[in-house]
Amino acid sequence: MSFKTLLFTFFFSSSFILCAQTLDSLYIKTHYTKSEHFIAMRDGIKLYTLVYTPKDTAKTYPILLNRTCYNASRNDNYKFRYPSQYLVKDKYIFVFQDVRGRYMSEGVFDNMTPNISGNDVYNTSDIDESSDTYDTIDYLIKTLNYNNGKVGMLGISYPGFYTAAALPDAHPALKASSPQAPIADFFFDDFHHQGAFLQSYTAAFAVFGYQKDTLTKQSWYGDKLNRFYKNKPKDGYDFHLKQGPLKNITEKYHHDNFFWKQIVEHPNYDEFWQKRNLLPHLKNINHAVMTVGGWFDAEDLYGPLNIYKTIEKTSPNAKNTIVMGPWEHGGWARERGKTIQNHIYFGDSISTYYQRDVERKFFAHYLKGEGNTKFAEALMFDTGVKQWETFKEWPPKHIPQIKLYFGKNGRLGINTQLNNNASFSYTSDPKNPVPYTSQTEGLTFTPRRFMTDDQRHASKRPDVLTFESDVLEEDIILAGELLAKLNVSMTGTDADFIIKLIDVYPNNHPEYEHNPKNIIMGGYQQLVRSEVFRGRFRNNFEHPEPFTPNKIEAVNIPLQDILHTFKKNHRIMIQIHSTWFPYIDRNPQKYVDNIYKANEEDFISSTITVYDSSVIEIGEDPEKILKQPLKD
Ligand code: PG9
Repeated sequence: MSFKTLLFTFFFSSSFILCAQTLDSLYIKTHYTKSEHFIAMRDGIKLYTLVYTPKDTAKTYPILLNRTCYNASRNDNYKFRYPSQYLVKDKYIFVFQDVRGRYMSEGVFDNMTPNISGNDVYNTSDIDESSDTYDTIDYLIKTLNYNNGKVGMLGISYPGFYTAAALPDAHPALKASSPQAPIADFFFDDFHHQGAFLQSYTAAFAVFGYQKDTLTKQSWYGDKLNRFYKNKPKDGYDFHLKQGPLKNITEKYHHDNFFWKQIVEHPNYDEFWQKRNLLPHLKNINHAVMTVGGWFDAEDLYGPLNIYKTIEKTSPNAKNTIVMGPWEHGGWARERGKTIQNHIYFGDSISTYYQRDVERKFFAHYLKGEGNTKFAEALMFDTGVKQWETFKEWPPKHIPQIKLYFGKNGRLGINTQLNNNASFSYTSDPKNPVPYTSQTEGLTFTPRRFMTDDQRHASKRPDVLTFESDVLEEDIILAGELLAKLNVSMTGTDADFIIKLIDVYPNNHPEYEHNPKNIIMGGYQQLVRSEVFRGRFRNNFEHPEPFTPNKIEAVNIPLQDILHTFKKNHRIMIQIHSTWFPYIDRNPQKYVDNIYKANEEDFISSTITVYDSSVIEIGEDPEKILKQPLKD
């Protein structure tokens, strides 16, 4: 893939979401007037802000604000990358702003600017995304003609973070916020999952790790991004394995990248990461918040689920709702007709339904007073029966918890322990890691296409524990949070644990027309949910601890929520292993203080044992089960 193609692919497929029905510039030029502003923040730094105002001046309009680190000027020339055509046709004042230190805005960029509680407009030193948004909104409602004094915000991915980061101490004119695939905490979203590093993100650091030295509408980091792609590697697994330890990547690719250096110098959840965690600041929110995410979002799944749950706990006055659909990262802003993830078809025009009947009505109601739409507390897509469900709470308390137990001969017990004192061992070799995809793929900018992938390549491996239930005699709904409570021992002194929940198709399942011929659906092992946990953090993310060889210890692994009906004649499968490459960096399995500085000789094979006292719990604790379902 050429560098230019790659860059286009990244921007097309990630936060620069191109709506398939992006309105042509003629429509926007005919109906909107463009203006550019440099808005002074309370510390004097000016942020570049691009504004499109409807030409029909017979009425006033709400403002829809999108703050981005990905170049507001991409919305120049009367072409909107986002929001949807439905909002553009409904007429809003659209505002796109470069955040501090990016592209045409002054100042210094910081990743996930730490929030500073409180909002003293005369304090010119305590600056964060909340204060920058407050100052921006104040300017907009006082300056823009034809605004109705109400402001909405929306954004996907990093712009989703900026939307959520505006919630603490929000400006009173902010009435409707939709953080979409928002980052909540870079130690659990994007770059790390529960302490493990996403090596497949390695190239992405080029976008976030260099300061620009002039105001510009062009990328200033393209040559650094190209360090990875100039030889057009066709096999990302092979490329990354050949890099050896992460320290080689520092020396070869990222020696001059300030964000990579921060990642390397802060391998544990220390104050550097803790102060960038947005969740503790999400409280006393009093307006409408609709958080949106994709069940198959490999980048930001932790964010939307935890932002919704945090607001639910801390802000009783917020009109707080969540939408989770069968989408990859940002997929709801793209309509490709058929929604297909990997090899699985989920339905037609699902993104159009969301844009036209959910997002459009949310902003029209709260910013224009239109419609009396009673929004579902939780609009969630069941990825097993492939239909939308509404809930009055999430996670749902009325769906019975399921407990899964490991048994001999690869058996999986459903709410039934199969034997006692059994144990299951595998030898994990970081020099021969388990691939995270069933197919060979080239270098990725970030991981995207594996969240419903076939797992048969893994279940054949001796370093993967695979447990499978009997054929289901009826549908079983698994809904809510997952927790893997493992009891383990090892011959090494550190290990990662990857847990996968898999839907196994019946052997007589027909092929899908939309799939290539080599994709056999009979016996397909569809990934439903997966997660990694770096074992050294089992007791504390800030203070990691080595394992004592051959000592049994508990490792509790949360996996992100699901809503999936396992249909009759299918089977439930669990896989457990300790490498997952190159999605996740390799754990040396010999404890070293900082894996980013480990040497080749630190990487050792280790025999890992899982005991049948382990259990995987899915859904709410029975004590919390309500008598009556709360579904709408
Ligand atoms: N998930 C997006 C991203 C962040 C950092 C690196 C690469 C991608 C985003 O939040 O924009």
